[in-house]
Amino acid sequence: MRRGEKKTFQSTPELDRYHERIAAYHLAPLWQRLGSLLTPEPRVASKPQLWHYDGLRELLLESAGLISAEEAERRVLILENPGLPGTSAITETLFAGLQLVMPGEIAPSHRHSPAALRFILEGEGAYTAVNGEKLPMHPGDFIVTPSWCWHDHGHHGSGPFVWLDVLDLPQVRNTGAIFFEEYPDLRYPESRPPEDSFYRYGVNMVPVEHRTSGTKSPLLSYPYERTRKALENLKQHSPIDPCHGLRMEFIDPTTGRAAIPTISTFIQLLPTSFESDDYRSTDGTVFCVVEGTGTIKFGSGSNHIEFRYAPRDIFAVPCWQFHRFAADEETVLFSASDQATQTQLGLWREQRGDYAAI
Ligand code: 1HN
Repeated sequence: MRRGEKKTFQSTPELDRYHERIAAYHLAPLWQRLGSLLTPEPRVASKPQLWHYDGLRELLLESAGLISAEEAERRVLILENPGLPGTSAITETLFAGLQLVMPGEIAPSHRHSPAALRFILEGEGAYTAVNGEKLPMHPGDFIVTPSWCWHDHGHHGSGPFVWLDVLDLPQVRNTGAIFFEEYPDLRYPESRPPEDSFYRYGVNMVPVEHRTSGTKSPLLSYPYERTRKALENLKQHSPIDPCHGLRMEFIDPTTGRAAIPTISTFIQLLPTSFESDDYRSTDGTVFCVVEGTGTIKFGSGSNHIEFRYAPRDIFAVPCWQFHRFAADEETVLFSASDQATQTQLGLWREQRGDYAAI
């Protein structure tokens, strides 16, 4: 047998008996397992999937008549990848869900070791408070809740308020290091002025006494108003990347690293009529459409799947899955992935090119 050929073992009664005997000692033969442990390229269980906001919204609003935010702790519909049933995961490493808060409701204060982000989809008048700092929420805003920070949510406005939650929960769960604690009161005391973190860390300065923790971004909110202007400026002056259009990453301004140590977050603009080149990377990604309509296509030939997208739709792009965009209208996409983790571990890879040619 030559190197590189698939190894197959001639089962013999002796070998079968040996396998049975060692199983009693909690031992297993690597020679039977190696082929599925080490594949030439990534093989993941998660599948490409898109959730249309319209249908989702209706189902989410229905839950408000059945359970309160306080009773539920968090009134969230989990976006569970069809390839990962029962895992509460949208990709191998990320949790995603849609959260609803109704006027007057409070989602009680708690903290947990998984880090979270909010990407706001709909409504006016709600806030989230992180370690006693009240952060107003508006559609398109991206807000960070670092690991082990107290957080509660409230809503003083009218009408439903909805956002996308993304957590590194499956990643943290794999390590075992899950911790969760409820605050004794509904709300954690308001102990800082609103937008305190923005004025301390978001204006290209830091207080002189600041010492970076390296793992918790002190900047908590990235309002869409500024994000959108940044994209608009790029549009005037930057070349369009053939795979990403115009794409920027949200960072912790005190370190230059990802806004959440385990989750990379991005905003990107695809110009009207833009058709991207095929692209794949090893990070599993959750996309949320902010503006525009178009198509996301996965694979080719008999494995080809495509979804039409519209504002507030959410879709999952699995690890190492070729995909490309066709934007009918100018499109803005928010995305979150485990690229930050993979890059820190020296694992992250990407491939650009024509799927058909590979
Ligand atoms: C959580 O604490 C929130 O704080 C949202 O809003 C979603 C999903 C799983 C576990 C905890 C929140 C969550 C969550």
